[in-house]
Amino acid sequence: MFPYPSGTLHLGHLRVYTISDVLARFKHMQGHDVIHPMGWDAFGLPAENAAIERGVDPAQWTVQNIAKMKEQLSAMNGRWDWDRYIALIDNFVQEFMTCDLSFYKHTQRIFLLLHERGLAYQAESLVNYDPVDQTVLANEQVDANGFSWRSGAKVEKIKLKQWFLRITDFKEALLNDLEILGQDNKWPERVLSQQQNWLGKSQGAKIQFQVISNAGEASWPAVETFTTRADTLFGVQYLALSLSHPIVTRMAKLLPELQAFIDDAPSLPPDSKAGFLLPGIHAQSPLSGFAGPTTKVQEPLPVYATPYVLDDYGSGAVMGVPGHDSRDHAFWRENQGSKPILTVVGPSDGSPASSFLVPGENDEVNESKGILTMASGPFSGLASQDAIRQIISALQQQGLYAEHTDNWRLRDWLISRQRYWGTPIPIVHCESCGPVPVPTADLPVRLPQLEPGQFKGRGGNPLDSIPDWVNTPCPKCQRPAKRETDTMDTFMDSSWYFFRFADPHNKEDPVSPEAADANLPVDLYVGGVEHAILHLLYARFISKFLATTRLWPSGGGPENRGEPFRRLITQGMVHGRTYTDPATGRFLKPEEVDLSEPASPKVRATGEKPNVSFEKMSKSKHNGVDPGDTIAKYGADATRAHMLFQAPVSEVLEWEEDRIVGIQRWLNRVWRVTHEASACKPNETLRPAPQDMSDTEAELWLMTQKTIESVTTSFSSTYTFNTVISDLTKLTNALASVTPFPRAGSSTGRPPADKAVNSRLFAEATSELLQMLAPVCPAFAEECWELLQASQGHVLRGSIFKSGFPIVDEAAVRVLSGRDQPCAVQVNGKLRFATKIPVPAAELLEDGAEKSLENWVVSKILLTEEGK
Ligand code: ANZ
Ligand code: ZN
Repeated sequence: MFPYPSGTLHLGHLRVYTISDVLARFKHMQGHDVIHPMGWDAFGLPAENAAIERGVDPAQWTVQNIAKMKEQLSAMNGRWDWDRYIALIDNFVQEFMTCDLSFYKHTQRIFLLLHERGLAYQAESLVNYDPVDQTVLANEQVDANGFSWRSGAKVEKIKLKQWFLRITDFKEALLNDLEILGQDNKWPERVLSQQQNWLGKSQGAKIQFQVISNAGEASWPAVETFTTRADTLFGVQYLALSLSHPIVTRMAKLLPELQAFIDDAPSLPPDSKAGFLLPGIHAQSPLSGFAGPTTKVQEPLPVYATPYVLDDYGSGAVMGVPGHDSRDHAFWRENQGSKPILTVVGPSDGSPASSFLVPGENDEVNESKGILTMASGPFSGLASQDAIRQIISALQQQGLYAEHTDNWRLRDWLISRQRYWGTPIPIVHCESCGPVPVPTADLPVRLPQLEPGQFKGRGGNPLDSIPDWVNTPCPKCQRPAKRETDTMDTFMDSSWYFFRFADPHNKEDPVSPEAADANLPVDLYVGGVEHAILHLLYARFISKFLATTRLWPSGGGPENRGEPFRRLITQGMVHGRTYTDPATGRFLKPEEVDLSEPASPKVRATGEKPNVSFEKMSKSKHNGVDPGDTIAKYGADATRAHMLFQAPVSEVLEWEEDRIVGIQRWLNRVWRVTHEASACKPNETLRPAPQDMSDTEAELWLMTQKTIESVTTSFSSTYTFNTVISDLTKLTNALASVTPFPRAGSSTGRPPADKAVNSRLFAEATSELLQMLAPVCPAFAEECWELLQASQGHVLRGSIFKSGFPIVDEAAVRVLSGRDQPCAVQVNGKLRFATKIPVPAAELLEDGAEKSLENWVVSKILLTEEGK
């Protein structure tokens, strides 16, 4: 995931790009043709706010930030494809950035493709409005408690005419194809389930209730409810309508108290169960006809207006079943006190008795499906699932309105933003022709350049007041018309940028069909889990859409179905060491903590021990770490290795810089081992054949092969980079514990037998260690490689990155693992002795082998016990 050019690279960036760089280098060494691109998600509010607050040009602000961050990035020894990153436009060297004309021209092109298909439309609806940033937001950009993801402001609902993309047309594919992504854990489970919940397919039914005036005169429309539990229909005790339901709206005109209740609702807590009993009307259960001696169909049903019923879900009306839905239960208790609550579904194994919930006795809601109780008339004794079907068809037979239906949580994607710094929506509004798309030949619709004074305080769209830009002839009838002044949500830019890397200099199209077919989907995508339902959902939608156009004919093949990212790694956050004053709870600045004795920090002012925790880095907690400082102090390679070693990729990484000394020590050891190897005289020796290896040699060679195997698995499928580091450390230690022989210029005699290894074997194992290290510590490994070439020049040539990635010496592994294996024997957790086991490991699993091994071990124990 490409970064937003905020101006500073943080440790989170360092973590993502370390992961992707390591993998890109690994795949490259394996001989793959790797595209590892970089670019900038460069439109967005911070640039515009900088313009307002500091009077700088957003474009200039962005370009400056990019220059800074690019410098910081290059310090981390990343290998990016610069030619896909830099485009030469109008003779200027230009970064790959979404705010560039040559990029947003194509974002507009894609918008028009959507528009052509009727997938981009303008509609008036209740939308999320961020009063701080003064712009509307998509549903995905409002958190569960109703706050803006960006400004943190409480989001308001207002009615506006806005541009939407019909993502709901793709809902089935977006849901079904999660299965493709779930195969072999290609995408993290967590992301898949978040997307599934967000799409929110819910199978249920629409059921109508008649609403009747108590006095009998006024007529009211029937109320349609959506329910997933038609089996609880006999337990309905009230009807609840959303605050914008037509009946509520109609009544509010006559009832000031109701209007006041509606007006006050936004200030209620999010889980409020406040209700307003609508006077003078009641609802009738569609089941009246089925009522028998044991049923307790409640009548008349009170009708409420309440904010807990959502305006935009189902039909904005709920059949209230306090016995089987906890929200309805809470609502009933708040509005009807201790009045009895009917239960109509019992446990699957129980008898079909009905009962009432009584506060203080058995007021527990049973939300599970089960067997319908006696209270359900002719449906008593049926299992919930069957009851749902039978109740719906019985209602239909009675000529009542009831229908199975699916409901989705997903709404169309609202992409208009009332802001300047985004891709202009390429539409012209004409009084006679309506909204007219700007012809492709006239693209891009350029953002006008503004003087600092034209950015008018936070909020408001400065484009509205640039007549030269707004006024333009209608592309269809040439009469005076006006440009659309809304710009696109920046998530639109990032929903397709990865296509552009396949064909960055294409002037005509966003991407050529050939380039898209050859390069997409992206094989591996790395980024933060916070985009699980934002960027990752939008990107899936736009990719699936492009797969229906001529731009991506194959859609990545029939098994891919237009999915953009074959594999996804979501890295965890980096948390910083945080000090708080134990007395006041205040976050302490670095200079307020005495770290002269690292093991026992002190609050300078009081001499007390501060509380230490690890938290998300932020300015207010004074726990930020500048990756530049760490790199300057320890070098990029050690920083990278430290980053990978401290935590598994998907988990939170607690950044403890002190621990980097462990990595430094290890790299020093690698350096010494390389020196040893380079002092060898391998020209004069051959690596012994496996059967001729001494025990020490066999152990070292086998370990080298096992390390190649596990490191290759970690890099190519499990992404367990922390174990890569520990595996390589172990191999380094093994190399450091033996002595190569013969050596150049060495007059000392042969080392002891349990230390000596053939120097050619030693040098080869070392070169393989370096190759495995190269993706993680590229500069250091290259340097070691050069040193090793001094003596190994005849076999090692050129850059380590051109030398290939080591492959397991299968033949040797077969022979060597057939030899007696060193083995520690524990009995009941106590180490008894170490010995050698003659049985090859793989054959242990064959029938009887285990038994015979056991016998062998037991006899050996008895022997040693006796021997004592
Ligand atoms: C009666 C009932 C009885 C319900 C019961 C549930 C359990 P999901 O699964 O999320 O789709 N509902 C319907 N429309 C609503 C709205 N606009 N605002 C708030 N709640 C609404 O949820 C479906 C259930 O949510 C529906 O099934 C309805 O309550 C409620 F024992 O109907 B149920
Ligand atoms: Zn016109």
